[in-house]
Amino acid sequence: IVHIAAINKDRTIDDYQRIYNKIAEKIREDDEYDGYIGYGPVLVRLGWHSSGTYNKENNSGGSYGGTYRFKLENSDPSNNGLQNAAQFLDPIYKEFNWISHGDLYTLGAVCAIQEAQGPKIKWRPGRVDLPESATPENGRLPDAVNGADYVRKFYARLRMNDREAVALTGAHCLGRTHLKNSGFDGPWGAASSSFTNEFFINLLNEQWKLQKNAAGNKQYDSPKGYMMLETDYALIQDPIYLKIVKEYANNEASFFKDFASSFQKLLENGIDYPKGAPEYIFKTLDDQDM
Ligand code: DDH
Repeated sequence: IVHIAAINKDRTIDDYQRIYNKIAEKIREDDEYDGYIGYGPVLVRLGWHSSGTYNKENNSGGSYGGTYRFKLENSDPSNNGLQNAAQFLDPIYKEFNWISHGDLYTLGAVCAIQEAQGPKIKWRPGRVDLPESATPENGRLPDAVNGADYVRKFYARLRMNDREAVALTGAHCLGRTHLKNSGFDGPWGAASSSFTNEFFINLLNEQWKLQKNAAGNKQYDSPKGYMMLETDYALIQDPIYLKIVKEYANNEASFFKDFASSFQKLLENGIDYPKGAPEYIFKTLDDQDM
C-alpha cells in the first residue's frame, strides 16, 4: 500500500493557519467541556487514534485516509469518547470543506498541543480521504492492561523506538481517563490542560498503589487522586524506559524536543511526501496577540 501526499498548490500556510486559528479560538470559547479541562486533550487523542492504527508491515491504517469518519473505526471501543472531538471539528469542516479529514484530525491535535503551551510541531498537509474499504479493523489501538514487553512491541508496529515510545506517552499530562469511556478513572496529574513534563515527575514521585476501580479494572492510584495505567507504570518498571523517564522528568526541554519529532512522525506514518512538499509551523494565538 502506497500513500502519496497530494499537494494542493493553490493553498498556502495562510489557509491552514486560518483553520488552526478557528480551532484554537473554539477551544478557548468552549472552555466548560469535561469539568473545565476543555477540548484540547480529546482533540489530541483523536489525532493520535486516527494515526495509531498504522501497521508498518503493510503500510495500512494511519492518518492518511481519514477513515476515523467511518462507523467501523469510530465505533471501535478504543475510540469511546472521541465523538466529542469529532463533533467539535464538524463546524470547522463545514466551513473549510476543502481540507481532508486526515489533515483536519492531525491539525486539530497539533493545534491543541501548541495552545496548551506544548512544543511547536511541524505539520505537513496532503492526506487524502480514502473510501470505507480502506478502514482498518478494530483492535489496533493499545490495551492499557499490559506491561513493558507489550508496550515495546506495540510501538515497534508504529516504527517507534524506546525514546519515542516514552516521549509519546508523556501526552498523558493532558486530560484524564473516564470510567464511562475506557473503564479507567481519574487524571494523571494536576494540570490537565497544560502540556508539561508532569506525567514523568508524577510517575517517579507519587506513592502509587495498584487498585481495582469502580468498574473492576486495575489502575495505579496516588493519595493526591492521580492515576496511572499499567502501560504507564511499565515505563518505570523497565530499566531502559526508566532511564528515559528520569531524563524527561529532569529536563522538560529534552521531552519537548523528542515529543515534537515523535508526534510528527506518528501523524505522518505511512505517507510519502514528494520532494519540495511544504512543511508548516503554526503560530499560536498568543504569538499572534490574539
Ligand atoms: Fe492515551 N489514553 N494511551 N495516549 N490519551 C487515554 C487518554 C488519553 C493509552 C490509553 C488511554 C497515548 C498512549 C496511550 C491521550 C494521548 C495519548 C485513556 C482514557 C486511555 C485508556 C480515555 C478515556 O477514558 O476517555 C494507552 C494504553 C497508551 C499506550 O501508550 C500504550 C499516546 C501515545 C498519546 C498521544 O497523544 C501521543 C490523551 C491526550 C488522553 C486524554 C483524553 C481526554 O479525553 O482527556
